[in-house]
Amino acid sequence: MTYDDDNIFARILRGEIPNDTVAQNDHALAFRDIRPQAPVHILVIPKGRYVSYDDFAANASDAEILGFNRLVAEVVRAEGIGLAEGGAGFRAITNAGAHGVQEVPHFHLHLLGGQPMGRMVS
Ligand code: D5M
Repeated sequence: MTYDDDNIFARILRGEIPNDTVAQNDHALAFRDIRPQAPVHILVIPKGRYVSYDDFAANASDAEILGFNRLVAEVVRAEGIGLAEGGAGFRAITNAGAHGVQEVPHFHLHLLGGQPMGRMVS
């Protein structure tokens, strides 16, 4: 699995392309998706070079994994969609590779909410 340093999220992390940042910490960045599919549609990405979720899960350090997940929690809380704060909930998905129809080859978690998201399977 080779990481492409020219992918669009790598360029966002280097500050070469603007983004609508929601929050960040030492290990992860959260920004609004450019093609929102729900009232809340935020992408959370690690700052490290990971192609996909399985790459991140297998190879990221404990600090990176913790930092990423804490940023997810912070964003969910700030957007008012988290169950812990009485929100109505959200969907978290990540696409990987050809069968996952992944467009950008830098691991990202989609956080979708603000409306009922519909069933994924019948
Ligand atoms: O989805 C990739 C997602 O990344 C898709 O929802 C659009 C979003 N995208 C692409 N370019 C940008 C920029 N420049 N800013 C914000 N969001 C962006 P996936 O199919 O999971 O790879």
